[in-house]
Amino acid sequence: MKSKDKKKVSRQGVSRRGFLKGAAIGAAAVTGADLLKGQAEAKEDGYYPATTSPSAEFDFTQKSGALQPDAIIDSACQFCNSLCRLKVHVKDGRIIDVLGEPDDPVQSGGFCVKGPMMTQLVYNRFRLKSPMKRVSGEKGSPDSKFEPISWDEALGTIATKFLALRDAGEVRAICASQQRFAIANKTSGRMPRGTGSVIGRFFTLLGSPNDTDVGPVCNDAGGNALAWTFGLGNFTNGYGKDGATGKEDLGAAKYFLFLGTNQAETHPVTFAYLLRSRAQTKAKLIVIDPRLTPTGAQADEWIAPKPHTDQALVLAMLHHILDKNLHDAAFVQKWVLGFEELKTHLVKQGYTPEWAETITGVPAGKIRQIAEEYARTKPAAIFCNAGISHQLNAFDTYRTLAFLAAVTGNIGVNGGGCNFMHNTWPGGLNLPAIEGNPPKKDVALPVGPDYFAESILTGKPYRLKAIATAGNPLVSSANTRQVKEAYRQLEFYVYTGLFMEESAYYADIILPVCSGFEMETVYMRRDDRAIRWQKQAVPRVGESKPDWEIWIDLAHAMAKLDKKNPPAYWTENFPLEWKDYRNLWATFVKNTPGMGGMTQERMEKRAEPLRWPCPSLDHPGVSTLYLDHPSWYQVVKGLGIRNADTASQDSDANRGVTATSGNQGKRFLTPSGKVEIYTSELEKKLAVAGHAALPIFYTHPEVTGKNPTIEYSKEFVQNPINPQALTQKVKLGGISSGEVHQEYPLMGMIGRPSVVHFHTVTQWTYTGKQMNGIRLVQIHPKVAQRVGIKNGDAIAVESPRGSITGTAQIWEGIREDTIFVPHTFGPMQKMAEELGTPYYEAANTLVDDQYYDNLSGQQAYKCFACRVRKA
Ligand SMILES: Nc1nc2c(c(=O)[nH]1)N[C@H]1C(S)=C(S)[C@@H](COP(=O)(O)OP(=O)(O)OC[C@H]3O[C@@H](n4cnc5c(=O)[nH]c(N)nc54)[C@H](O)[C@@H]3O)O[C@H]1N2
Ligand SMILES: Nc1nc2c(c(=O)[nH]1)N[C@H]1C(S)=C(S)[C@@H](COP(=O)(O)OP(=O)(O)OC[C@H]3O[C@@H](n4cnc5c(=O)[nH]c(N)nc54)[C@H](O)[C@@H]3O)O[C@H]1N2
Ligand code: SF4
Ligand SMILES: [Mo]
Repeated sequence: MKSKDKKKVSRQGVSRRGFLKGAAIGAAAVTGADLLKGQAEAKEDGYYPATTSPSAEFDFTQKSGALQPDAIIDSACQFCNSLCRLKVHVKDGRIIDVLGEPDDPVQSGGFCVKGPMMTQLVYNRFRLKSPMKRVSGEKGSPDSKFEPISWDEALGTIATKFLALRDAGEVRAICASQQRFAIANKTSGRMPRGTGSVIGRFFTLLGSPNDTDVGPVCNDAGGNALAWTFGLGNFTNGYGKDGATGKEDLGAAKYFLFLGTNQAETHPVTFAYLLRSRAQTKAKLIVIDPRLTPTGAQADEWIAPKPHTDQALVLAMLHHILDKNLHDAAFVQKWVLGFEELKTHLVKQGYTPEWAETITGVPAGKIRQIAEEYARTKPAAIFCNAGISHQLNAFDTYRTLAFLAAVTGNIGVNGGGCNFMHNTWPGGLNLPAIEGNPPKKDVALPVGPDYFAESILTGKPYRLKAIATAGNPLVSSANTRQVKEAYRQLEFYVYTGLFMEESAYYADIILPVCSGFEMETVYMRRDDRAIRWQKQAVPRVGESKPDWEIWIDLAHAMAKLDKKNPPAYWTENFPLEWKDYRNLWATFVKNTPGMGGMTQERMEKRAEPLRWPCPSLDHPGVSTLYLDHPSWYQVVKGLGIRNADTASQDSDANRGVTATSGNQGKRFLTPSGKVEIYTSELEKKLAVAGHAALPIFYTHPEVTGKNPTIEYSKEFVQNPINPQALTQKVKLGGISSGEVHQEYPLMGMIGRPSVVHFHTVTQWTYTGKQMNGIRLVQIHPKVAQRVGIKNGDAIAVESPRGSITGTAQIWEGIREDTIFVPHTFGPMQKMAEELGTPYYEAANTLVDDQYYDNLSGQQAYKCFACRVRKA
């Protein structure tokens, strides 16, 4: 080991644990001063993060003839929602460097370790370069053989299969009295904006309702709760200045309450912006997470509840705030419906801080303290992400959090809000009305790709026969063993992606897509509804195509083969000029409410991204939603009323924003124009699926102890918040038996491995595998001691579903009853060969798929019963 590497290891091993001394888990006792000490040590021992050059003051690349670019092209990063602009330096048609955008005040020239990895998606010997078809081998087998085919053959094969299923009645087969639908599509967050709308249109013409986006496994629940409480399903505030008031928005927060978000590793550049602002404002940062992360390391206080119990914590905060009359009475009176009902509910259910202590393990005094601070320190901003979304009770937890902001008047103000991440925009990019008479779509399977496996294996409520995906369901969907079996049995599978990922081995047809630098498009979006235009920097690799183009070409292949419709049915609904993304974008701008100012020409010129809603070319884009300001009332006139569909975020599966004139004069875009905590209408609608307007606490049955939990009935009902889909009705409140913990005493959480990896994509980059090629499972020292595990030991993690391997990382900063398992590692990630790192089974082998949020479709990835042993 080189001496520099040694120092790096010693910093992480010693300094980190050094600053953790005295941390009382569950009681939050890590102070900022301790943490800053940890950081200072990092510099002293000579270790620098990969993105900071030790010789930054003397940048010799500037004077090198060889390194002078021919052109600098404004593209963007395709990874996280910090949405960095990347200035791609090109020489002789090849990328020689990538830098950040200094003129964007939020980005401030920054980017993270992943920015330069964009180049490694372009220059990568593992890239898929042409369409392929299966020629031999069992589905899923690593020995599967594929051979290159032309695009014409690939798309012709898909069109033939889809039409055969449709015409055999499989798309609209009659089963009992309902139409059943056998063809499905699942998109990923990893797609150019608008692809979902193009695919949605394709599925409408086909007559199948089963095109689902990544939202239900990502963060839809947050958007759903926002839509049902305030009217729009979007992150409420903005980074940087609010154009309407000229004031800082989130940068002006005086109090940050973070739950289940590790932004330092998952949104590094926007988090850095918040930290820069906080250095000025001295805002307090509270991080609620069962383990200490680099985000928690920046906090004034880190609070570690038992996983999957945040709802109890927040109910108790509300109880205390209302009990002590710390709410904003004037705001409540004017803008909130159901305040008294909420108060009565909390008291009747006994949701006191003492009660919450027994559930969460967080002392009642600590809950009171943060409740009081949050209510008194204004403006206060809540941020949440996957740590909340990936809970069984995600919708109800998010609603409870929205109530917290509502009763304290922290909604519709600069620096406040419910910043439920990944509920950004565009959520629905509209295309013009369809020409012709497509078949009626009817109701879809329960929302989310996790249900696909159930459908294939059980035929309930009906069986899928053909699926196309973007993303990697064999790694990202719950209960991998079952997903494998399902995709093995699936009749026809089309995989689209950059690499031969795990899922590709199950495919009949494989289609290669472009990476971000190879296309002119709008790709990622910042959490605060902001997007940017990106230019193509280099030619497409091989024969790869961007997704929107693939689906337009497929529609034209259908036109040639469809015996039931004239060719125009497909061709006129998919004009070829849309293959040029600039034309497709102009169509979205024309047809989508609140988007009139978001033209390509305008965005291209801006160093900063542009936020939706932005109705006209002279509009700066809305930063704070629901601001009581003439600018907001002006904007909402043209926006849709609450529409659960607008909550969809990571993709845009044909769920348009509706235009209506009904919002005139409204501040909140709910039916009443007010914040809706309780209304009899809400109560009635949610009751259909077994929920209530005023949520009760319940959690996953694999949470330790005996807790209120959930039972699913066999009865399928229309999902009230996702009306396009069916759902199982639930009964809430039965007490869990706790039996599973006799054999599996611990709880496991799954999340991002580090700042280095972005889902499974970066596992195919050299830097990704080199910096973080080992799956490090965080285990508390006491647990490790109990089972005889030392730091660096090879271990197995076992759950009732199966087991996976990893390397033990002894971590004081995690609850004693909980371990953390990083996902995104997979068994087919060939880049491991270059580095000699191991192949791993998907972490989701451990996760149950039966327990999900029947409203949002969110899967409970963040809690499973488990045990660890030395491998
Ligand atoms: N580097 C990187 N960045 C990413 C991504 C990536 O793959 N890699 N993915 C992007 C995407 S699609 C998403 S959705 C976001 C996700 O971003 P995050 O939500 O920040 O990421 P996670 O690691 O999934 O979960 C966040 C934290 O939730 C904690 N947690 C687990 N269970 C609970 C719980 O019950 N309560 C609370 N309060 N906390 C809990 C975990 O310990 C973890 O630290 O990141 C985006 N950015
Ligand atoms: N246990 C557990 N499971 C989780 C999570 C968790 O925290 N814990 N997180 C969940 C979350 S938040 C999310 S968002 C999902 C992510 O789930 P997915 O979206 O299924 O997974 P990714 O790994 O992002 O998908 C990467 C694939 O997309 C391909 N790809 C990259 N760019 C493009 C493109 O432009 N077009 C197309 N067609 N393909 C492209 C790559 O080749 C690769 O095959 O995973 C979920 N699963
Ligand atoms: S991963 Fe996120 S923070 Fe890192 S460069 Fe890309 S957009 Fe910026
Ligand atoms: Mo996600």
